[in-house]
Amino acid sequence: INPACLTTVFQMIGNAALPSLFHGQPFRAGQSDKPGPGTVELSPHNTVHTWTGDIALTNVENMGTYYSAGRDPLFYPHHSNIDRLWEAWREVGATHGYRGHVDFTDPDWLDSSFLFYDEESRLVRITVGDVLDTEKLRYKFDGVGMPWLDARPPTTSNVSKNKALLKSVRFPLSLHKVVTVEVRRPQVLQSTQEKEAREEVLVIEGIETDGTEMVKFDIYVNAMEHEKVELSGRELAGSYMCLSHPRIDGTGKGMIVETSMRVALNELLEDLNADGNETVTVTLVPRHGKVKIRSLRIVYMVE
Ligand SMILES: [Cu+2]
Repeated sequence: INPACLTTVFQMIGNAALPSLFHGQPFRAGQSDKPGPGTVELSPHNTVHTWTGDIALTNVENMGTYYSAGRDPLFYPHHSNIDRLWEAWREVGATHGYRGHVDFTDPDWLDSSFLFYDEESRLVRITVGDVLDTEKLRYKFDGVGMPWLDARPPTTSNVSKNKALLKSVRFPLSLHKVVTVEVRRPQVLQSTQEKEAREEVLVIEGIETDGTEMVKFDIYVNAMEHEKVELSGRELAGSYMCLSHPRIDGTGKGMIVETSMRVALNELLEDLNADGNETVTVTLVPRHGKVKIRSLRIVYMVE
């Protein structure tokens, strides 16, 4: 298996033992309209959109921006695959007992509705709850196996910690160059029982971008010399990626959007042999676009 594929699978499934880490944080009336995407949306959904768009075009059309993505026939296999990966995540969760995994009971989510045109051009309203069971939708995915399930991307940096590399970092931070930050763990979760009960999560708060611009940055954990770390290494904990969202009023003016991102740490720290450390070393690597970050902190999540 290609290590880069493994890393993507880990970001999406291995790093998402809680439903909200996979699907994203809940939308609630009166709260943030961008509470924070989950792994399935960031990588692979957003990354594949951008990868298959034309970077030479202003908005990375067709696939790299929402208004035009549906013009590319690739849109349909991509989205079918995203649906399939969701089913794979559910299956892994059911067999590996992800916490809070199986029961979707939140009415805010189940009763959320969307309008579509059916095959007779009639406007129909369907809810999330209507489409959760693929058998009701009259299709089933072929079992293609999960050869990646127990594999691990290799650890690529065995660089000893060099504190001198840690320059003092001020937040809020304009991420225009590589930045390494040491984040204190409020608690050191080391025992199996502690880890089964809670997921330690790195929260990247107040991610501020220009919504008209494509933005990507990568998050590495315990990779002190980032340039020596391969993209496919286990230290790559996740990627933030948002598609360009051009303004339709043609003013070309920026539109500031603010969101957050979460990276699960339990399994990652274990694989990096760092679950006994008091801090986590986080390296943020800007890849595209301008981004500001308000703060980094570690929390413990149960659902
Ligand atoms: Cu899409």
